[in-house]
Formats: sequence, C-alpha cells, structure tokens
Amino acid sequence: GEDRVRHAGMRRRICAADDAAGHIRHGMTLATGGFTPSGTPKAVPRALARQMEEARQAGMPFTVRLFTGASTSPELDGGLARAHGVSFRIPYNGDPDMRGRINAGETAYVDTHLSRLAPWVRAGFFGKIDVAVVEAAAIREDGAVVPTLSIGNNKTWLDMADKVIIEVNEWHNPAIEGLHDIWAGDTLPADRRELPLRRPEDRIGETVLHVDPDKVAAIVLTNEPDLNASFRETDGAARAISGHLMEFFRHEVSRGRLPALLPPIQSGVGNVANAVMAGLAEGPFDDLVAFTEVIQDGMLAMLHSGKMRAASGTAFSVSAGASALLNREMAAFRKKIVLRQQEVSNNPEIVRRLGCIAMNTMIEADIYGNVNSTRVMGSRVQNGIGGSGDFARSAHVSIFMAPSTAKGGSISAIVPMMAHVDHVNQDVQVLVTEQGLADLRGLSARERARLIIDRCAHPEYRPMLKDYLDRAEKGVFGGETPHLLRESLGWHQRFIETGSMRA
Ligand code: 0RQ
Repeated sequence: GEDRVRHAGMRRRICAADDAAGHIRHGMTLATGGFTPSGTPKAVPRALARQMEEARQAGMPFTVRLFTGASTSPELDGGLARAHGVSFRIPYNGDPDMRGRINAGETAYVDTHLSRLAPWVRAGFFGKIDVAVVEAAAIREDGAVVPTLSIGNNKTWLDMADKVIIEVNEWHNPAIEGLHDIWAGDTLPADRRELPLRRPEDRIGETVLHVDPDKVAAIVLTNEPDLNASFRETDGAARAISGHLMEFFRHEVSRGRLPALLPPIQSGVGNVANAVMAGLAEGPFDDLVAFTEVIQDGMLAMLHSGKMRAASGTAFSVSAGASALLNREMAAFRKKIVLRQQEVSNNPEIVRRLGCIAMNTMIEADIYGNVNSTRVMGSRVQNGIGGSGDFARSAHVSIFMAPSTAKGGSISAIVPMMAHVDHVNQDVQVLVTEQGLADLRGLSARERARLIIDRCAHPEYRPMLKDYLDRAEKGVFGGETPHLLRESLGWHQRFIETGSMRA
C-alpha cells in the first residue's frame, strides 16, 4: 500500500477512511471522481455515509452538495442517498435510491451536458468546491497523481477544491500509468484555443494529474475492484435493433454516403448498446475506431480481438470479468485506449471534426422525431441527459434507439407528442426500434411522421398513431407539424390513470 504513495509529504497524510471523511462537514460542496462505478472512490464515501447516518440518528443535519463525473456507485450515490445526505446533485445520476430522493423533491437535481460541467465550475457558476475525493493508482515521487479507470472531472476537482482526499487503490496494475491523456488547455473562453485532436487515438496532454500537495488533507489506502456493472442477457429486441443498424451501415457504405472505414463511433451504455457492439464485432467493418464517453464490454472485446483499432473515452463501464481482463492486460490495452477528462472525451468541437456516428438509447420519441432520453411520463427523471447531447447535436449521423414498447407493452416508445424533450428532431437523423429503422434525413415533418409510424412503432400502437396523424392533418390548425393539442399528451395521461397507453 504505502509504496504506492511515493511523494514524501503526501505519505505523511495517510490515514483511516473515517478520519479522511471527517474533513467533510454539513453544508459543504463535495466533488468526487467516478464515472459509472469506474474510478469511484470507495472507502471515504462508505465512511461518510456512516457519519451522515450517525448524525441523523443524533438529530444533527448532515447534507452535502454532490458534484461528480456522471453516475457513480451504489455506495457513493446510493449510500449518501440512503443516509438522506445529499441536498443538491449534479450532473447525472443512475442510482435508484438517489433517483428516489430526487423525484421526491428532497435532493435538488441539475441534469446537464457532461462536457459542460467542468468549464462552468471553473467559471464559478456553481460556487466553490470545498472537498474533492478522487481515486488514484499511485502518487509519484513528484506528487503527480496516476488516475484509475475514469477521469471524469477529476482535473477540475483537483484544481478547484480547497481540500483534496485521495484514495490510492493498490488493486490496479501499475501498467495503468500511460493510459490517460490529460489536456492542460482547459481555459476560460477568452483564452481558449482549438483542441489539437484529429484522431481518437491522438495524445495531446500529460499522462498524470497534478495537485498542490499542500491541499492534500488525507490519503486513504484501498485495495478493491470497482463495483462493476452486470449486463443483462441481450434480448431479442436489442438484437433486432442491432441488425437494423448493421444493415443501415452496409447500405450507407454501398451508396458511398459513409466510408468503408466507418467514422469514429460513439455508443451509449446498456443492453441495446451492448447488442450493437456485438453486431459490429460480427459485421463486415474492420479497423473500427471509437470516440465515445464510456468503453464497455463489447468495445473492449473488439479492441482485444483487433476488430477495433483504437478507442477514446473518459471511463470504462465493464463487468467484473472484463475488468479483470483489462487489469491483467493493461500494458497491451494502454496502446489502444486513451482516457481523457470528460470535457475532451465529449467535446462537441471534436465530435463535429471527426464526424462521429452517435448511437444513444432513448426513453421515447414522438412521431416527428423529437427524443426524450430522461423523463418517464414527462415528470419522473430516470437518469439524465448524460453525454447524449454532447454527441447527438454535433455528430455526422445521430441515431437514437429503443425497444418500441416498455413495461410489457403497456407503453409505446413512439408517441404523438413527448411530455419532455432532450433532443430536438434537428439532432435526430435515424430512429431504430426492433420493428425497423427510420432514416429521417431530408424529410419534412409529415413525411417523418409517416415513416416513424410505419417503421418504428409497435404494430399494436400503429393504427392509433396513424389515426392521430390523419385527424391532425385534417384539423383546422393542421399546419406543417400537425398536432391535436387536447390529445397529444393524452397517451401519457392515460398511462398514469389506467396503467396503459392502450386506448
Ligand atoms: O425501467 O428499470 O424500472 O425496468 O427505463 O430502460 O430498457 O433498461 O434501457 O438501461 O438502456 O436505459 C434512455 C434511460 C435507457 C438510458 C435510458 C424504463 C424501462 C426501465 C431503463 P426499469 P432499459 P437502458 C451517452 C449515453 C440518457 C443518457 C445517455 C439513459 C428503464 O439510455 O439514461 O444517452 N440515456 N447516455 O422500463 C417508461 C418509456 C420507457 C421507460 C424505458 N418509454 N416509458 N419507462 N423505460 N423506456 C453517455 C454514455 O455513454 C453513458
């Protein structure tokens, strides 16, 4: 353990997790590492949750404002939420307990584009950061910090926090040093230069993070893997979505609209995204590259087999098995993978320059091709927009996908009008469900509606959608994007009242 902390001054800060957590007090702003469970600090959040719970039992208030990279772990988001310890949360959450607190109105939630948080914090939009807690694989003699399996916003947290706590996790293969690329040019707009990144594998910065040793209040030694995600078995709908997408790519290449060496791909996480990676692994395209946010099992397998040449991201989201493989073969993976801070991994300037193909999962789309990624029935937040907006708007081709129904068929993922919008139709070129694929490029609103209903809607809901569109087109206010405003949100209301969108 201690040999991983090679800076003499910082070595003197080694202490127990409970003592480290003692630096965090009621009302403070806490900024942590973690982007998915990868790189999420472990011992200090556990200790903090205990201390919050004890305070609560004693009738003392103990809440923090929590800033992270994105989602974290059941111990950090979950543990603090269960202790009623979070008054404010930004920028993304995937934990069910935290989601419960947010939806109950107990935790104020700001759901924002992941590439924007660090620059906005540096600009002072959200006040000061009191304490940062990040994970490292080692601290070098020169005090430089070797990150673990995510970068997220850690550079900005180390730069901006008054006090820093570092968990040094011995579990990681020392060969991890060199995996990361930390760009130093994270300036405010007036001094900002172009990001000199032309290929996903380009390295434009340093392999380590820096921190003022005087700010380091505590170092905690750990030795444990991340609480890895477990993927569900790929189901039929996900496989069908992947099949439609592969056919679309082959067709686009044969028409000369996409190069045979596909542009860098971005892929969201989850069951459907994993099926798409499996489709690509078996498909005809070689030398794939990814410019994405999260590198998950499917991508790692392609990097391992050579099907994918290189990948850029800000974090891994891998199963326990893939995480063990990654750790074991880190020296080889390090040559093909670059982890960056999230304002670079998700940077719209680079996404536009590279011409990425963005593939994200949605909750629902409306017949005109607007997409809701975040709010169930318009009001209950699921996770957050995450990086989908960073990529979707700037991508060469932006694709959204989902099964055509949810909750056993009682919900149609294609609705007349959405109760919440994350991605406007201008940022949605292709929609895919297990039913089929709708290529919306160059289509008017009325044309998009016909195509989405025919290709993407579930057969059970298709007649209802056609009926809505027919009547809307004939309506007195028909217009270019025909709607019947009294009915347009009626499907959601019906679900709330009856438990089903079926008429
Ligand atoms: O509910 O958990 O109660 O079963 O939403 O849906 O089908 O498990 O799919 O895990 O891929 O999540 C859009 C939420 C999809 C995710 C979303 C219910 C469904 C289930 C989860 P249960 P699934 P996924 C770039 C990518 C935004 C961020 C982003 C997401 C639960 O992909 O958060 O794009 N995206 N990041 O039953 C009611 C509907 C529903 C619905 C699904 N129409 N109505 N409930 N659900 N559709 C950044 C990264 O790479 C991270």
